Amino acid sequence: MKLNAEILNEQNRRFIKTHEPEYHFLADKLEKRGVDIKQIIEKVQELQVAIPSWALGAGGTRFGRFSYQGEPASLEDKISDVGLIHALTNTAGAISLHIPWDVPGDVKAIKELAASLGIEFDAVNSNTFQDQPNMKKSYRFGSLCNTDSAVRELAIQHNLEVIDIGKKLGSKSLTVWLADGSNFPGQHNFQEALQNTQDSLQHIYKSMPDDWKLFVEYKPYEPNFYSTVIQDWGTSLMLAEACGDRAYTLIDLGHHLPNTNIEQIVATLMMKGKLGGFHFNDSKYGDDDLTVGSVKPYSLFLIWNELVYGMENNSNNPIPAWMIDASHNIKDPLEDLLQSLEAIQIAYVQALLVDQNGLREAQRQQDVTLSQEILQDAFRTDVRPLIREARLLSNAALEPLLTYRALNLRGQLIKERGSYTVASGL
Ligand code: LRH
Ligand code: MN
Ligand code: MN
Repeated sequence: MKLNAEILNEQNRRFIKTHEPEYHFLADKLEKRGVDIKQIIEKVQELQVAIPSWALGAGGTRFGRFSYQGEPASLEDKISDVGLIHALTNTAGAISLHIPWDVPGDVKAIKELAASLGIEFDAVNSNTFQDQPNMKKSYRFGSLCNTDSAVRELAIQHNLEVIDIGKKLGSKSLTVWLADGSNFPGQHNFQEALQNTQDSLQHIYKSMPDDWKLFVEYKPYEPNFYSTVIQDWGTSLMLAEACGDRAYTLIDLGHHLPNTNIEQIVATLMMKGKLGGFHFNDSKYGDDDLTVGSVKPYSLFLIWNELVYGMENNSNNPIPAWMIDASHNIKDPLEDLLQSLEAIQIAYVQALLVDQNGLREAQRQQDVTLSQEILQDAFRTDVRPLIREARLLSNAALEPLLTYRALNLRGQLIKERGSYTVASGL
């Protein structure tokens, strides 16, 4: 199923009368303050966030999974779902694949389908946290860190296969997230596990094409509950530095212990030019993978504030590869993603509105109150009319969620795919 400009225009006509005065009111107000509205709208139009293939079906927990009707059953279905979200928002122009959940059959056909929907292939993700059928050895006690060199070799070879698949599709980066760790004190020799991981990653890094990047993702716990080899940004940075210039740290918002100051981690990594990838989600307790901005929108804004500062001041840092890493088993996955995309855009635009010169001056004057006021003034601005205008100018939907519902897109997917298809992967 495909959306076209005609269908979207017709939907937009329903909202335009409300949108126009709201947009002009906000634009006038901001312009009086010296904000360059045109530039902000262009930045919103440019921001593209990859959708992970595993977020398109209903997620699950170790206690069960409630499938959602009309879920994608194949990679083609997943790409066409991303196409729908992209047509509605003009913000989801990429998909991130997890191998072997998404091994493409007919590469040419897959590439053509993606291109026809304006979708690019973002980072490919390797999976050494699950055993695959017919494996000679098991990842039960770890993959790249394993004390058994034959297991390490198996995991390295898997990563090289993932790179090969990515090359065929046009991806330019590999994300490595390892579940490797231990469940009980004494199980691991920490130093040996870290050394093995470093050696294995260096091998993978050396096998990547020259124009590829390696993203090393960290996570403090889960599925292992005593120690994780790449537990934090410091360990990830150390490993990235040991690999080389094109190896970077990847931040996943859910991969921190409660109350960690993530915005400070962003600033530190960007200062060093080492923030390469970024996974958005939200959480209350752990790696909850909740809809972006659903629990801690102010934190999200503060994080974006550092990202914007870094993008403007750290030319040594590449623009991070943005991805949503949220999945939920209660909501319609596509509605969930539309909400996440909007939350990302809102926090981004709010961060763009921060009066950077005023803030620097307040900081120099040690004016703590004014510094806080400047940040909160930006955060408390309702920027949604600006985002709607950016979508309108991109021929996308003024109101993606309402349009999705009005067109009964889920109903159409159910008609096409049946009631109880089951997505592969998590
Ligand atoms: C690990 C993680 C990682 C991916 C995804 C499936 O928790 O965030 O980025 O492998 O989940
Ligand atoms: Mn992640
Ligand atoms: Mn995660």
